[in-house]
Amino acid sequence: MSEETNVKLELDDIQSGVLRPRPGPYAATYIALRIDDRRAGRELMDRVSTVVTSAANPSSPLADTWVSVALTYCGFKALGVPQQSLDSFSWEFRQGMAARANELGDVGESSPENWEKPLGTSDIHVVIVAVSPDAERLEAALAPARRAYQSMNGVEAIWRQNCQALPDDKEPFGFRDGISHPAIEGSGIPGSNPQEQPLKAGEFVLGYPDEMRGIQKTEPELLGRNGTYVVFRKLHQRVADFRRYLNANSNSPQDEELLAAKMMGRWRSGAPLALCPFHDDPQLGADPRRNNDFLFEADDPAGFKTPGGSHIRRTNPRDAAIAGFPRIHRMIRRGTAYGPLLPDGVLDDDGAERGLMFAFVGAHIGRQFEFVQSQWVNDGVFFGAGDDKDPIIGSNGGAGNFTQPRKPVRRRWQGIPQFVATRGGEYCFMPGLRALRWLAELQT
Ligand code: N7H
Repeated sequence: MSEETNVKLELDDIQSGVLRPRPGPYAATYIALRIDDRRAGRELMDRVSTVVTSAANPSSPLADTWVSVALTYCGFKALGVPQQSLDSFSWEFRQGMAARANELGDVGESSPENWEKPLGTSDIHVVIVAVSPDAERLEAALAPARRAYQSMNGVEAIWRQNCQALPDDKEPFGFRDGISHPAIEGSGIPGSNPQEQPLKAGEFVLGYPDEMRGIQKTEPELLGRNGTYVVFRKLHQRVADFRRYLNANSNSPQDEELLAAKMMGRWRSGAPLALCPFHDDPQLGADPRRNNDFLFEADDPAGFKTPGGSHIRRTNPRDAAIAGFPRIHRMIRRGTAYGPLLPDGVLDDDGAERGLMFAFVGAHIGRQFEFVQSQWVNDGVFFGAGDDKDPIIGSNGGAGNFTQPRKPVRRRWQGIPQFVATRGGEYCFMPGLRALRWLAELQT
């Protein structure tokens, strides 16, 4: 056995929300808190450390229900974490998401001055996330967390977002979501693509070797060990605009579905174009043993099946020949949908807020989340498509282009509107359970 396969993650110290795929269906809640008094903040850390579930015991009946807690850089400061420790966290985390707006494509309507307050401000210190298979169990899991902060002076809940699964685990545009997940060495939790070698644990959790043979450590080491960075983004989806674009650029409902699938790389059922390029196969889409079992390069180097510009091939080129090494840009995603469903067939915007609370989990905000968002989503140079952006989530601003490789000539789609707008977000750190207690015991 190689040194790598001997890596054992300290699951009893890692928060459950880090490694475990979210249940489907699900109910979820995000609560943001501000710490006005550092002693109260430390007391909060003490209380939540007893509420947060660890990633151990995957077979427990509570395995699908978890409460996680994460802190922003401002949150660490509000607790009085010493400067030397603060400086040992990644540069991007210390900057915060709002300061990284240009790099992330958060411009125009998506720019921080237009974000939903208090997102992106220095008021957000702690984010509590609860996820469960249904609203009843969610409430039961949340009750102790609420008791932990509601009775306290000096800590205040200032923002909340509820999320609720849409039918068939679809997201607001109508695609099945939550399919593709990386396997992580030593986690015991399988990935969804049997053809992808498990990634080194250090890609997702601090304190273990990563794909570059580095080990990220903080000062003191205990503070970062078994913790991870989490990026939350509230992303509004313009479902009516998406439907109208498909409708206006197709001659039949079949054409419309094919164009949607080419943009995503999967049919709305989840069935991948890589395995069924000409027609949908809902059974394949719903089958977790088959719906992510594919690579790109050998079978489809030019993208005749799955275009290089499609959302899933951009965000995970797998083995496709591109500039760079895809394995160092992987991520765990925990998207949950918010807002009402836009009824089938409706092409006019009803003014409702709906979209995805996107959550990234990984040990490297810079080379994982920011790289994918800036180089792969909002640029096309890496696979030879100039400045074309992701047709579904890119900051296209009404002037997006998308190329569909086709014989005898490619098809070029133009004037793509911006279907997704950022409503706000935060860079957070989700500490291990021992680190939460270390924070509770700070004496500064
Ligand atoms: Fe994406 N969508 O629902 O339309 N995404 N995504 N994403 N995304 C994926 O594989 C979506 C966003 C990735 O391994 C699927 O689970 C929407 C951001 C990655 O094959 C669907 C939004 C970033 C993958 C969506 C959104 C990513 C992926 C296919 C915003 C990173 C896995 C289902 C509102 C910066 C690729 C699945 C792989 C898949 C949707 C955002 C990344 C349906 C609506 C911001 C890495």
